[in-house]
Amino acid sequence: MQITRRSMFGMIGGTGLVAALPPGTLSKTLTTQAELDIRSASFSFIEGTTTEGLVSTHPGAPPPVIRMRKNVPFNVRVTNKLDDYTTMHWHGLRLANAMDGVPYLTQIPLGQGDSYDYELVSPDAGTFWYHPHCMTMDQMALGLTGILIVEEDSDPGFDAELPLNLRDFRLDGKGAWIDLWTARGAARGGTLGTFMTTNWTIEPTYHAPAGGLVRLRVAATDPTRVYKLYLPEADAKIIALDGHPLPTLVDMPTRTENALVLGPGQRADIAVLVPKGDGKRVTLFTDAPGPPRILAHLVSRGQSLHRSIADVSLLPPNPVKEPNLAEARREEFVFGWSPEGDFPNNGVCGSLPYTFWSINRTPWAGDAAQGVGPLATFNLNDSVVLRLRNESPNDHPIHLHGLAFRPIRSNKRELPPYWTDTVLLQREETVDIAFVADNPGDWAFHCHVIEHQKTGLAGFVRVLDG
Ligand SMILES: [Cu+2]
Repeated sequence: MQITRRSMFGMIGGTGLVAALPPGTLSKTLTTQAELDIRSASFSFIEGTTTEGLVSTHPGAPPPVIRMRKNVPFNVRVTNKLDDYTTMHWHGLRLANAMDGVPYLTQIPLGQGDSYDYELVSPDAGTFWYHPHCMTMDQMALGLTGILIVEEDSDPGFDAELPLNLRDFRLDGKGAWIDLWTARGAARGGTLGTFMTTNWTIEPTYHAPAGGLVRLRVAATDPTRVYKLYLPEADAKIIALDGHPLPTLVDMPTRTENALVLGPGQRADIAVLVPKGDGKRVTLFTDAPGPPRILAHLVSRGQSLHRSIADVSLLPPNPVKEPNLAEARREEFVFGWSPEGDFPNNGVCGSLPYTFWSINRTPWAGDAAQGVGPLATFNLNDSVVLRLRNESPNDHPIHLHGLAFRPIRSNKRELPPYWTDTVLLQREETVDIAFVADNPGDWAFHCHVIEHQKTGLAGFVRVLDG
């Protein structure tokens, strides 16, 4: 696959057709609308076999990369063509609450044949993603996770761009599904997939311009896996994390010892200098149980463009308000185990049949629960510090919808200054996060290990309107 300036893995046409571009197709057209029909799909993960029963937005391919521009309204009409309920959530976007896609909290779930017009306007440029928030475990495990790109106002000057959607599938050796989750997994770190893919492909190879600068947009969309990324022998800089530009360029790790850790839901934008000369290879690895695993190869092609890693400059910062720590409202949330019991019925959006997790000692019935109040209520434009205390031996990627926050303190490690929507709490780690509650609405707040979210570790916070 040749990647070229402004190329993308898939695109959405302005006519409402979802079109998978042939590899290497160049598109400079940015549309302002799209239609996503959520439907059953099939795909060949293993040569000679076909996996049926996937969930995607077109029949034989992964969900497309959606591309919009900062501050320009983008309409996505989502139509449910499954015989199960769904909604769509736009992970990391600071958008209007009614567009957030959380069942009952922000909208009624879509039944079979229902459509919903999501009006997306993002004040932030960066790498985001989308996934359902109803029947989440099934539909995400079956494939419905896609990358959403919000373009900067001005061209940041890369020679090519490559979105990398990292996720596993739980298949046997013949491409047939095995149990999508297990009670054992849900009670611990989550149930890992058996097929590790990038853009639904095992160890894909992408051609890249020799001597050029490529922007990797890496999104960890797996329901469970924590990636530990490194690029051996590559000249590369991390330029953004979780959709927000870093204030300084950070060297991309070249070795497993100091790998870049991305938990479920997290993203990284990485500038890579492609080697000069034809056929030279750069390989993205992740550490995993067992030997290191290959996620993707870049192979140089063509006359060298003679770029230098010094040509990489900082991306323009997103307009996130700095919280006033001296006057901040302070709350503490404790994440831990819960006594196992019957899980409360959470309506039509699916739950797992057990409870293992809790916030402030209460197992939450999930997004779709009726009559569960907010974990905390803030006035509009309050500065807030939340102390997030992980009392368990498992990692929890804690995600807050609709707001961007700064992790400001950890009891275990140094935290660099950055903005995010998802912070990965390590075992028994306490992290303070700070933000300005400047977006009114009920915002879901949950673990992004989906089996944890669906077995108690999910709630919401309320930001009052004025
Ligand atoms: Cu968790």
